[in-house]
This record gives sequence, structure tokens and C-alpha cells, in this order.
Amino acid sequence: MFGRKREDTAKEPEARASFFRRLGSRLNRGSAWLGLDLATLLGGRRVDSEILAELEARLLTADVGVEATEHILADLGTRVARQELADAGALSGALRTAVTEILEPCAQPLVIDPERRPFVILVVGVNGSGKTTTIGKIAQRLAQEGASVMLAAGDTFRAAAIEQLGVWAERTGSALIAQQAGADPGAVVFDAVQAARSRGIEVLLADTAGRLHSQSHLMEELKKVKRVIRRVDPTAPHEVLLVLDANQGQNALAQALQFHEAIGVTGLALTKLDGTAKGGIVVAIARKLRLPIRFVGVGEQAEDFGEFDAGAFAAALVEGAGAAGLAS
Ligand SMILES: Nc1nc2c(ncn2[C@@H]2O[C@H](COP(=O)(O)OP(=O)(O)O)[C@@H](O)[C@H]2O)c(=O)[nH]1
Ligand SMILES: [Mg+2]
Repeated sequence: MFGRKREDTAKEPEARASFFRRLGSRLNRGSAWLGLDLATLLGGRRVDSEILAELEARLLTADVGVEATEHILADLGTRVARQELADAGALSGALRTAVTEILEPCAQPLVIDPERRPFVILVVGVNGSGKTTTIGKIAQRLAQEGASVMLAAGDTFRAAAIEQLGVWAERTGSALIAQQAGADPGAVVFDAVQAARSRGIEVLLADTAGRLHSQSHLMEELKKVKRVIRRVDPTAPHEVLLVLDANQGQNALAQALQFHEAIGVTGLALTKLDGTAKGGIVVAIARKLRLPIRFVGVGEQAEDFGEFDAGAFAAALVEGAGAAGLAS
């Protein structure tokens, strides 16, 4: 994230390959996105409009959404008309390409500007989406890159949330700024930005609540936290990272629109891609929101986390665990 060399640079490609293998085997629980492989769908027939109609139904069932499905089908339809898609292999390749093209503009990793110190990342999302875990995973990566990190326990709604962040702080060697449950989140985050500044901390990750008395209450509180951060540093937050649980399907998309409208999201982290059969939602999100997808989570552990790669993701989605690009 810092573009800084890690000590164990030699291990990096290895770690990356193993992450993509995990992605391939866990996304959609290891099955190809279409449930059946394309060869079964074709059953020896040529790719024709009937096959495309069946494919369309499957894309919609996989939560790809109407807009992205139409886009993919238009692309495949043109190729069928030109008789370019003779067999299952060609169809699968074309599908993978069409999906990659939709995802590609969103594959923008988070780059931390060392001039911004602390670089403030405000992490938002509904309750249970994976915010605190994602903060821990990011802190772990930053620690490995040799960065100094501070975590701010801005979710003061439950004591357990503060403790959970404390565990991650300890595990990752990050500083922690927390108050008791029920404290004003704005005050916690304000203190944290000031403390980070005076201690020369490089990255501040601020946790927030995902549930309050009402959704409008929550949005007002997040706006307030953002204003408070600005009072210390008018250029901050430098990233508003929205964490979305992929299991939520179309609901995740609705949440994203709501958060984006209220506080302006600059990046997404998509979690629990290991537990969903609806990984297609990522395509819908990419097509509709066109926001940078920074990270994907495929499990609860720190290493079950990686930067978003359009080609690898498309391969895992379309071909499942058997994706050729993921085999090495
Ligand atoms: N399987 C899986 N579980 C996850 C992932 N990310 C988070 N979780 C789990 O989801 C639950 C809620 O996460 P948490 O970070 O507390 O969510 P928060 O309420 O948004 O802070 C916890 O049990 C996490 O371990 C993921 O990528 N995969
Ligand atoms: Mg939390």
C-alpha cells in the first residue's frame, strides 16, 4: 500500500499466488459461478440464442444484476452472431473477458500518500459487514510494510466492539485510541487524529458503528465524524472505505448507494466472498457504482485478504477452483 519494499519481497509473489488460490477455491464455495460448467449447459450443442437465454437466467440468479447482465449478453451476442463462439471453451473465455472488462476499471489498489501523515482511513458499513476485521487485516499488512499504525475505536455502541479492535491492535502492534462504550465517536476519532499527529503515526484507521437507533441517525453520526476529522486536518479523511458483505447480494448494492450519497465513499472492501454463492454481486457493484474496489476478504484470518485483481477474480468467478490462471 505504501509502495515501500518489504523485507521479504522474495516471498511476495508466493503469498499473492496462494491468496488467489484461496480465492478460487473459496469464492462461491469453490463452484464455478454458473453452478454447472458450461460444457454441461451446452451438452454438445452449438452456442446459440437459446443457450444465451439460459446463460442470462443464470447470471441474474447469481446476482450479477440486470445492468451488468445486459452488458455481458450484448457482448456475447455479437460474438455468437459472428460465429466466434463455437464451443464451451470459447464461451467460457468470452464470459471471463466480458466480466474482466467490467471489473477492470474498479481494480484500483489503495495507495497511501506518505505526505499525508497520518493518512486517515475512515471505515464505514453496516453492522457485521466486517469493518473491524478488515481494519485488523489492513493493519497487519501495513505492519508488514513497516508502517506505524493507530486504530481508533469509533464504534462506541458496544463494549465488545472496542475490545475486538483492541485485540487486533495488540496482534498487529498498532497503537489504540479508545474510550468507554457510549462515548461520543466524534470525540474518540478527534483525539485519535491529534494523537496520531503528535506521535508521528503514518496511518490511522478509524472504526465506526454500523447500527444506531435508525439509519438516518447513523448517517448523521458518520457525517459528524467526518467533520470532526476535517477540523484537525482539512485534507482528511484520505479514504472513506465502505465494507460490504458479499452475502448481502443486491442489498449490499443498496447499502453502497446509501452510504455513498450520505458521506462520499472513495473505496470498497468486499468481505465474506468465501461464504457466498453470490459472488456475482461484485460484478453488479462494479458496473453500477464504478467505485475503486480496494480489497477482498475470503475468510476470518489476516491472511484471508488481498488486493482486488480483475482478471483473477473473473477467472475464479467463471471457472471456480479449476481456473487455469489460479493453478500455479
Ligand atoms: N468468512 C468470513 N468471515 C468474515 C470475513 N470478514 C469478517 N468476517 C467475520 O464476520 C463477523 C463480523 O465481522 P466484524 O469485523 O466484527 O464486523 P463489523 O460489525 O462490521 O465490525 C466476524 O465474525 C468476522 O470474523 C470474511 O472475509 N470471511
Ligand atoms: Mg465492528
